[in-house]
Amino acid sequence: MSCPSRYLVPHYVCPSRLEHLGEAVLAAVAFGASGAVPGAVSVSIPMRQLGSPHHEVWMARREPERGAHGGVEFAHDGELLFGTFASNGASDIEPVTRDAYTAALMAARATGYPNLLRMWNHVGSINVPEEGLERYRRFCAGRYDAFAAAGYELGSDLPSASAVGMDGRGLITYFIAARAAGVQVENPRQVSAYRYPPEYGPRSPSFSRATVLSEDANSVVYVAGTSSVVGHASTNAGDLAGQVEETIRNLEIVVSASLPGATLRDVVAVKTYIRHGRDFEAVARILTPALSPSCQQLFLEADICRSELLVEIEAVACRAR
Ligand code: 3EB
Repeated sequence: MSCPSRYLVPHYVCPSRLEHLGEAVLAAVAFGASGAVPGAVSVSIPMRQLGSPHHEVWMARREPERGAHGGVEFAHDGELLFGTFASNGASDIEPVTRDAYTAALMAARATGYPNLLRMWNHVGSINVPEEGLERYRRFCAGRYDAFAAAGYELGSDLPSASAVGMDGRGLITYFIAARAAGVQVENPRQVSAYRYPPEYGPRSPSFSRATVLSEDANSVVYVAGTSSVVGHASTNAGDLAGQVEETIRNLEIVVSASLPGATLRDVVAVKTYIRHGRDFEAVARILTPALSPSCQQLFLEADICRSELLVEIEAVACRAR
């Protein structure tokens, strides 16, 4: 299934094609490599890619305008804003996250793209404790406080997100925001993350399961990082195939709840985070046949925010309205 809008979806581009895109680029994300595109915002994340290497590229509908605001670097094209911030990990993850999110929310409002759609979070050493609490949980606390201070209800007004590990102790976040408001969607077989009970940390994770953006003729859904979670509990502990299958069920339910009539065949881009690189082939063998042959895929080795989770999968799907 091809997507009617080239500008609202990520393009997973092989390194040799990066210099020959032939049109304006909003931003390029490189994983474990450098991948700067002249004129575009560039993000480089220290992590290992599995399978054939790709950069994540966001196209611009015209020559983008660029700027910076409180440590957030951004580019926008009249409809979409791409922003990013990075910390090298010199101080605590909680205040670093709070300050970075505050700057991101302010930058999005100040530039006229107040509707955050989707955030990608890479937290260095995500499962390691710091000051008596796992760094992921401290990241959640900082994120929660920033959304609260910015006046969010911390419910169905939150963007969808992914949160995984990377090398080192820094934080790299990138996000997209729009002039138009998105519509948040939850997964009926999962407790909303923003209502997770305190056993997963003092502050619930501030994200929605999906955000839908509609244009004139079509809709795009940004599905959050999705795992083998039912209710609020992890399932299939120690069972890789079981976790992949449960995750695919969750993705399918969120896609069809987001876009009427949509199925996994309408998914145009899938990014899979795998805790142990050795599991790459086993995961791909189950996942790839569930997707359309034209679906773009990118695989990364990354720690997932709950230590029993072996895989987290995110998706973008499109559908004519
Ligand atoms: C889960 O369902 C798995 O904290 O931003 C997935 C996507 C997960 C995003 C986040 C966490 C986040 O709870 C973990």
